[in-house]
Amino acid sequence: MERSLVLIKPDAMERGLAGVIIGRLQGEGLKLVALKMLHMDRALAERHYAIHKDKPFYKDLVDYIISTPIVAAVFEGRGVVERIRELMGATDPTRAAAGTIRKDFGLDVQRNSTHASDSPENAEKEISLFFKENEVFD
Ligand code: IDP
Ligand code: MG
Repeated sequence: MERSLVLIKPDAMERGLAGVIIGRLQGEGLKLVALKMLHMDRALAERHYAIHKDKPFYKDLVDYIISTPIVAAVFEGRGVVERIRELMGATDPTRAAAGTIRKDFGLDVQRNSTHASDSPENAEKEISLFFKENEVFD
């Protein structure tokens, strides 16, 4: 079954929004199958964002994502990757559609409150960085 990794990023953690955002996804009928709070170390952040290592914003992004503990979650269901991307909205909150999580909570293009996997293949790779298989309940 298709799965997606969601991270509640430091800007949302600092404003106490983890429960609100996870609740929104659950309220859309999405099935939560894994959940934990952790403080990513630099090595994990660099692996998670390896695809962006040549981008000008990479170092700042890694520094940001390790700046506070975060919440990591896995949702499961048919089409869940695309559905969560829709619910989150565009990367830049100022460009995100009305009613999306990033529009409602994001502060700027870096501090945009959430991460969500962009394909089922990347989701599986990302999930394996954060969860052991026996920590995912489906
Ligand atoms: P996504 O999170 O919507 O998939 P990506 O392009 O994969 O967006 O970028 C990963 C993360 O890097 C974004 O969520 C955001 O936090 C940060 N980011 C992306 N583009 C920029 C930028 O132009 N400036 C600063 N940070 C950026
Ligand atoms: Mg991405």
